[in-house]
Amino acid sequence: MKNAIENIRSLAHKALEQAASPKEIDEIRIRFLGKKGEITAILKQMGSLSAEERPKIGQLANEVRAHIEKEIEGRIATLKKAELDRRLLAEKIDVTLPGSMQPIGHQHPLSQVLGEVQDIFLGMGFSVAEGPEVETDYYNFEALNLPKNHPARDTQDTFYISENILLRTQTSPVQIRVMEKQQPPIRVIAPGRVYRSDAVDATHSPVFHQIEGLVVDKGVTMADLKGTLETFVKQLYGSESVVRFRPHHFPFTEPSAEMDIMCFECHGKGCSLCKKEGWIEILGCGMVHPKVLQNVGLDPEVYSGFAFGIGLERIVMRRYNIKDLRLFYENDIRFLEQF
Ligand code: 2NL
Repeated sequence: MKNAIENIRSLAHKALEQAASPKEIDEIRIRFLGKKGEITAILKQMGSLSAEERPKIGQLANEVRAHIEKEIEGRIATLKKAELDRRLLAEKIDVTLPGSMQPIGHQHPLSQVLGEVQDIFLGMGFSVAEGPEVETDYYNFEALNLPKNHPARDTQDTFYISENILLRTQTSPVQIRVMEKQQPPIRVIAPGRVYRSDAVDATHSPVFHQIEGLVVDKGVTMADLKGTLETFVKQLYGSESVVRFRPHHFPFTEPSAEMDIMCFECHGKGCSLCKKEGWIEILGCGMVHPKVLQNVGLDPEVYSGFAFGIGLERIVMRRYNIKDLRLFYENDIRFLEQF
């Protein structure tokens, strides 16, 4: 019987050595120590032993039981540790690895340059005015000295919504509204979307952006216009910029002019950038027509003013040498991410 007990000890030891999971260990516990297990079976046979042998065998059986229990505990601890080590290895993270950058958006090139233009005029004491994109014939044309049947109306390819309602073709109506509400001195710029019924190509779009400006006060002259616009160009394009004013005609200004900047590629000699002109047109401008002042209730004998209009797309195209205006509206990320 003693041999049988020792045999159980060594069988249990071997079995535990090979056990690879808590489930297998539990099966071993049941097999050796359970109610129907091998130790219990031995103890049940104790009755056949002599009174002398019984305590010795009983003691040995208890000892082996305790030994197996201890070995089971040890084996469980070993398995737990191995599992923990495996997990720590598998779940290891290298906190020194560089993170993956999340792409962040930025302002559209039109908005960036508009921001620069606004900052320049804010710095000269202008404020920014906004107004409706759906306008009346009066604010878009009539008030600006473009009565019905005026030939210049045709050149504007207007989108009409009804006989008297239209999409504004310029942001001038914003300034008419400012002059109606506010007494001089007035210094505003009016940036915004404008609409013309043009076919789309590399230089035309039915929707584009204009920045108009208006100054009205007593004693405003053409010299103020030239100084203000030259200061603007030198801040936008650099202090070496050279400008010139050419006579022009707009119905809402008198006299009217267009301002050119000397080509920064060829310095006036003529090259492909300026189409052999030596000069690049930047904006249209002029002294506010007396009739426009009258239309908003200002006496042209007391007040005078100047106004100008800049095409935003054109100056952004020039700045970045963009050849096709459609790129601004297609929102192709490969184009936009370059700015
Ligand atoms: C251009 C240049 C211009 C104006 C816009 C204006 C506004 C008022 C009164 C007088 Cl309220 N003028 N705006 C003046 C000159 C030029 O735009 O190329 N336009 C098509």
